[in-house]
Amino acid sequence: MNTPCLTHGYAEGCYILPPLPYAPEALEPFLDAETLMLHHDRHHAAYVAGANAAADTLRRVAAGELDAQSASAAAQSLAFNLGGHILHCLYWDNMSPVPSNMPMGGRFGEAVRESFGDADGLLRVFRSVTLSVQGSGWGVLGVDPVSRKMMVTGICRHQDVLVPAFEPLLVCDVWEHAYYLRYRNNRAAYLEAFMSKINWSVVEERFNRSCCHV
Ligand code: MN3
Repeated sequence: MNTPCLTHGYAEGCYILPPLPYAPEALEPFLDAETLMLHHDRHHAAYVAGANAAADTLRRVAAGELDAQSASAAAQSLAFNLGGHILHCLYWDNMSPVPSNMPMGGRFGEAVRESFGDADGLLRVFRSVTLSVQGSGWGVLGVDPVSRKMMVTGICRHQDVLVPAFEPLLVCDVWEHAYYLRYRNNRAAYLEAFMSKINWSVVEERFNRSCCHV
């Protein structure tokens, strides 16, 4: 199964923080540079560090250097931190200072119509699910590998309420750190602005690499 290309988040045996694909001020006024820099340089960086630490603990358990009991906490930490690393890599790349329109031709357009009726139907479901994620989490448009249909789901934190093997195409971070400086508690206003900055070319590219492309 193909998954979105995430190899820019790993190098020489370690998870790494890839640079933002645009300047920190490039998404103004939707997202201010301060929010973007804190989010990328502090929050995302912390998940990268946490994923490396957890992976290292698991390696040391495997090598017999640490007690096997260390593995349980490390595995949970890996799920949280690696989940965060993956989701943030997807998030930066699926936004753009120069947004594109949702492509309604080809296989992508067919899949949208099959699952949601039309573009508005997709956005309606995405908005509703993302707004209703409880606490810190993510709205996700993806592909269910069983039915090979597009679906929208929500993730709590980075790894809870997760459909196994679900292939993400578009993710929206609704942790408060993603929007609180500019939007305060108004998740809905942030989400509307996010939907105007989606890089649909990237979303379609991910779809073309997913299990739907057979
Ligand atoms: Mn975040």
